[in-house]
Amino acid sequence: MDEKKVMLSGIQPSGDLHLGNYLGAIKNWAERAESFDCYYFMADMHTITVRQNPADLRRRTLEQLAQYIACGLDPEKNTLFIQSHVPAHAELGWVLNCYTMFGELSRMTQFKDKSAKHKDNINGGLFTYPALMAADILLYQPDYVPVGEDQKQHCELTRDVAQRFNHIYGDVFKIPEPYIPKAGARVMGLTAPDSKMSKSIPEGCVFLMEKPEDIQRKFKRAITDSDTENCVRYAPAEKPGVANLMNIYSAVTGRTMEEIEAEFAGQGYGKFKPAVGDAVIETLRPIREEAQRILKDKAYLESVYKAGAEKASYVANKTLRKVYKKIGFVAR
Ligand code: ATP
Ligand code: LTN
Repeated sequence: MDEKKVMLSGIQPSGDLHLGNYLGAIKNWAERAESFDCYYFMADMHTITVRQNPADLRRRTLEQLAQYIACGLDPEKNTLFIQSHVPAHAELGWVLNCYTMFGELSRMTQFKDKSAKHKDNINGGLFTYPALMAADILLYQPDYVPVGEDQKQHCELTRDVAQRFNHIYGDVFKIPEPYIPKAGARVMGLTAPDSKMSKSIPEGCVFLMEKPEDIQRKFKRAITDSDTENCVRYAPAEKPGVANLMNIYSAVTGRTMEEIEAEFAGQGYGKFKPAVGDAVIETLRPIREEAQRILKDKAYLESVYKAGAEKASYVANKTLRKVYKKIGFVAR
C-alpha cells in the first residue's frame, strides 16, 4: 500500500507566474515529490469568477503547465492536471454548495475584496467559489494543502464543511491541514518592499518568462533604502529593500546572509543589485528555455494533461461515488 501523505494545491491561470510564485511555492513543490503523493492543478474554473479573455485563458493554462514542468515538477512523479478536465470538481462542488452556509460565504474576505473590485460583475460563482475550492481539495483526501496566507480562510471553511458532512454521514472526507510556508518564503516587490511581489505591480515583479535584459533593468531599479549607508547589511526592519534582495540572492545561490555581507563588503548597492539580477537571470534561464521548448511540443503537453486528468479522475471519482451514495443518489 502507498503510505505517502497526500498533498494538493491549485493556482489560477489568471496571470503569468513570477519569482514570488517560484521561490515561495513551486520550487518547494518540486522538492516534495519524493516524500508526498502530489496533485497540482490549473484552477481554470475558478478564474471565470472574474471575466477572462478566452484566448488568454487558454494560452495561460498551457503556459502555466509548461512552466510547472520546467520548474522541476516532474509529471511522472506528480499528478498535473487542468481542473475543468476532471468533471468531479463541478459535481462535488454542487453538492458542497448545499452544505455551505450563506453566512459562511458572506464572511470570506476574498469575496469582499473581489466584489468591491468588480462591482459590475458580482456573480454567483464569485460568492460560492469556496464550495468549489472545498470540492477541489476534498476529492483527493489530502493531508496537506500548501497555500499562501490569503487562502487560509478558504481552507478553514473547507475543514468546517468536511466536518459538517462527516458529522451527518460518517467518515467520508479526510480533514486536511493548510500548509503555509514560513515568512522567509515571502518575496517582496522590487519597487515596494513592504508588499509581496505580485503581478498586479508589474514594475516590481520579475516574471519567469521575462527576457534577461528586462530582469536586469528591474533589479537595477530596485528600491534599496533611503539612508546613505550604501552597505549590504541584513536588517529587515531598517532596510527592507536590501533585506529582500538579500533573501532573493540567498534563495537562488544558497548563500547565507553572512556570506553575502562578506561578498559585498565595501562595494555598495551599485555592485550588489546587478549581481542579484545576474543570479536570478541564471536561475531562470534554464526554466525559461525549457518552458519555451515544452510549449512548442503540443503533443507532449497534451499527453501530460491527459494522463494527469485520467489519474486525478480515478481518485476523485472514488470520493464522488461515496458522497453520492451517502446522500441518496441512485448509482449510475
Ligand atoms: P497576485 O500576485 O495577484 O497576488 P499570486 O501571484 O499571489 O497573485 P496565487 O495564485 O495566490 O497568485 O499564488 C500562487 C502561489 O504562489 C501561492 O502558494 C502563494 O503563496 C505563492 N506566492 C505568491 N506570491 C508570492 C510572493 N511574493 N512570495 C512568496 N510566495 C508567493
Ligand atoms: N483559491 C486559490 C486557488 C485554488 C486552490 C484550490 C488552492 C483553487 N482551488 C484548492 C489550493 C487548493 C487561489 O486563489 N490562490
